[in-house]
Amino acid sequence: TAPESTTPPAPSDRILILLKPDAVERRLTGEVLRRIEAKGYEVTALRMLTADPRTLAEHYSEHVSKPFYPSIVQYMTRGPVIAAVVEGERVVEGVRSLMGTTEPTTAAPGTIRGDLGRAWEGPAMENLVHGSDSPASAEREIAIWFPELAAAAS
Ligand code: IDP
Repeated sequence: TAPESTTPPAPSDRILILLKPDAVERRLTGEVLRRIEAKGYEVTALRMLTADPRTLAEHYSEHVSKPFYPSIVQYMTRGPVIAAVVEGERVVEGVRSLMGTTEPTTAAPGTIRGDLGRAWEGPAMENLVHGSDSPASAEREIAIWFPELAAAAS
């Protein structure tokens, strides 16, 4: 019989997530990871660290020139973050969907930001979690936070 498919297996889908300092401070890191794991995704790398401004400038390169960028640095360096690589079928779409939209006030109920995020009070918008917005961003960000897991340059 013919093989079911002649398409080669897709490379493993992966995403870089950050549990931001507010998630650590509010003891919500387990809850956020629980939701991601309960959906069926696998955490394949995990690291707690305090982000340094250089790493953040790479990570947030698209925001560096924006007026609110200094408030992001202030927020993201005020305590440790947890960086993780999460894998699974269409995990970028899936985790972005679990996270909810950027601002917690209007993020849908049922999402991490919608259920757990607080109204925006300080200069930075605190929303508990970061997740790469595309597979290409995921690979770029994994190379920043987990250089040892960077995909081989093609
Ligand atoms: P995302 O995290 O949902 O992908 P982005 O637009 O990439 O959203 O923004 C990156 C992060 O910068 C947000 O998660 C939030 O913490 C912060 N942020 C976004 N917009 C603003 C703003 O207008 N003022 C302050 N902080 C912001």
